[in-house]
Amino acid sequence: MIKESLQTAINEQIVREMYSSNLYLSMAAYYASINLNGFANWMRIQAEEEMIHALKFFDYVLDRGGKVNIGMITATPSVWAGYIQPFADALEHEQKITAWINDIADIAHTEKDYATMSFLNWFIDEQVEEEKTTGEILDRLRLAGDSKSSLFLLDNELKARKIEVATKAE
Ligand code: OFO
Repeated sequence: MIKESLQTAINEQIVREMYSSNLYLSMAAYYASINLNGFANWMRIQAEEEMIHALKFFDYVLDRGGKVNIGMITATPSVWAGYIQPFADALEHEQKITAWINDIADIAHTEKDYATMSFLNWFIDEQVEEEKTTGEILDRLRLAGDSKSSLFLLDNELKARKIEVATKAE
C-alpha cells in the first residue's frame, strides 16, 4: 500500500503531466497556425508522450493499491510571441517538471519507499533526455536567427518525429 504523502504527490504529478500534454498540444496548434508543420508534429508527439507519462503515474497509484484523484487542470496559453518562444517556454516547463519529480523522489526517500524510488528512476532519466532535446531545438532555433532556409530545414527534420514510448510502464 502506498503512503498517503506519496499518493498525494503522485496525484498532483498526474495533473502536471496532463497540463504538460495540453500545453504541448496548444503549442502544436500554434505552430500549425503559422504553417510550421514539423514543429507542430514535434509538439503533438510531445503532447502524446506527456499523456503517457500521466498514465504511467495513474497505473502506478492503482498498482500500489492507492486512490487516484485527478484535480483541476488549468488552462494553457494559446498564443506565443513568435516561433522561438514555445521552445523557450517548453524548456522552462521541463525544468520545473524535473524539480517536481525530484521532490517526489525526496518524499520516497524519506518514506523509505524503495518501489517508488525504483519507479521514479524512469522519469528521472526521461527528464535528462527531455531537457536535452528541447534545449537543443531551442539553441538551433536561436542559431538560425533570420535565416528562413535554416528554419525550414529544421521544420522539415522535425516532421520525421514519431511516438516512441509504450502506453504502460513495463
Ligand atoms: Fe515532459 O515530462 Fe513528463 O514527465
